[in-house]
Parts: sequence; structure tokens; C-alpha cells
Amino acid sequence: MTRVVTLGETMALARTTEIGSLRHASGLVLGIGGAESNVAVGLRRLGVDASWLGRVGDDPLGERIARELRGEGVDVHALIDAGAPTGLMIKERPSAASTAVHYYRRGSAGSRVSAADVPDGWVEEAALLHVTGITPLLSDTARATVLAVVERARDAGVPVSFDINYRSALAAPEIAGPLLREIAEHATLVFGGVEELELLGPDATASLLAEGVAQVVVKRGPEGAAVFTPDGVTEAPGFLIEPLDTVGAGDAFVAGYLSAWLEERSGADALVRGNACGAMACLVPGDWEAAPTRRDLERFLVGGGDPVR
Ligand code: KDG
Repeated sequence: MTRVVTLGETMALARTTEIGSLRHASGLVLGIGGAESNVAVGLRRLGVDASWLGRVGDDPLGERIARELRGEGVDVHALIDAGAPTGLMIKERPSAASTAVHYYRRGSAGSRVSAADVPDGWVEEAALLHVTGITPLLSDTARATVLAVVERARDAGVPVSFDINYRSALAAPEIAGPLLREIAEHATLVFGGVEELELLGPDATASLLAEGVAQVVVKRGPEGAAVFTPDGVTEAPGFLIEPLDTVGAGDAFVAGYLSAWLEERSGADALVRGNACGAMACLVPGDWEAAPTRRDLERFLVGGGDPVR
């Protein structure tokens, strides 16, 4: 049985090879990236079955997305949409200490995902549905798709994981806030940064728990993370690393946390695993390439990055 199912837009991802503005950069490396597929890959690396669904264009970049995710062992439902291109994201490093992301995704194939794309049983037979706040801000059909799959999961008794993942380029806070709040209220686990949770209203953590959310997991980047449940709060510090590329760290954190949650590990264990996966993802350029396997994770936890001999 497929254990975790997730849907969203995966784009082609081009990143500059040198530090400096995109205006002058001459080298670009091509890959792929998407918050939900990043989580699917992260889970697969940790031995959890994962399925990703999304639309791609009828173009080589769409083929690349499907092939690369399949190569990672993800069960891929890449629906080919001949009416729109695969979206593109370009990542630059304007300085050694900063990263900037540019999207070329409006009207993309991925944004045209629709509720009818999601086969019967795909959600209902899963152990967990994972969605993010990116997809519902892509288009009306994408929003309807997320709301529909969340409802289907709830009707079937399938837990829902929701990562707020607010992208200001997609919608203003006053538009995004109420919509993401509605999805969060229907989730079992909610992930978000401190500012993202503020977007969901005053004292969002307490009010979400009062609405029936089982766990609110707050990602604090280098400071670690905390999980709030009706029984209280558990915190875990972050790992000391020298980050090279922090984009995708949140997805790696979620994959690590969910893998432990699926094993019914304690909140403390899940936080440590999430923090370790998030930290490891920052050590290599690329949004998901450094997501660890179990062995990578064990080595990191034992050696903290010391050379393996
Ligand atoms: O979380 C990493 C993502 O930002 C990236 O892979 C692309 O899905 C993406 C997005 O919308 O930013």
C-alpha cells in the first residue's frame, strides 16, 4: 500500500553556478523542485512509500520531472497537460549569504491541476495525505483540488499533514491567510514557521489545537523546532552547520518528522529527525538532492559531519 500521498506543482529548477546577480551569471545547472515532491523524495530516502500527483507540460522538462521522481522511487502520477508548459524556477545567489528565487509559473501545467485528476482510492487508501499552502494559491482549480483531497481524506479517516509554506509571490497575506487557515483547521498535523503561523490568525497554535488539530509543529530554522499538542510542548535545538542552500530545508524537515510520526515515535524523536534532515538538506545546493537516507542520517547523528572512514 502506498503510505503517503501528496500533490502539487513540481517545476524545472535552474540555479546559477556562481555567486552574483542573475543579471551577470553565465552558468546555470538544471534540476527539478517542488515542495510536495521534495517531501515525497525525502520520505522515500527514509524508506517510506510515497506517491506524488501533479500536471506537467508536454515538453522535455515535464518528462524530466517524471523521470527524475521515478528514479527516486516515488510512485508518480504525472498528468501530461498539452495546453500549458512545465513551470520554471530560477535560483540565484546574489551574495554568499543570500539566495533569491524567481518563478515563471503563472498559467503553467502544474497550476492547472484539477480535482478530477485525482483517481478514486488514491487518497482513501493512503496512510497519510500531505499538502502545502503553495498549491491552493496557484489557481482556482488547484485550490479546489486541495480542498477536495483534504475532504476526501477526512471522510476516509486518512490523517492530513499540512505545511503552510506561504509564498508571498503567489498571494498577498490577506488573501492567503483565511484560505490557509481553512485547510489547517482540517489537518491532523500542521507545519509552519513562526511568521507563517501568525498569518493564520492571533494565537494560531492554540486555536488550531482547540479546533482538533493534533500537532502543530513550528519550524525555527537554525534554532530547531517545537511541537505543540493538547498535552503540552516539546522542543529540540537545531544542528550547528554551515548552510550552503537553505531552500528545501523545510521540506526535508517535514519528511524526517513525518517518517518518525508514521513509526509512532515520540514528538522529541520526530523533532530530532526533522531537524537533522533539514540541516543536511542545507549542506548541498539543490532543493532535495541532499535529503538523507537512513544510513546518511545515522552517520550525521553520530558524527555530526565528521569524515566517514
Ligand atoms: O520548499 C522548496 C520549494 O520552494 C521549491 O522546491 C519550489 O515548490 C516550490 C515553490 O513553490 O517554491
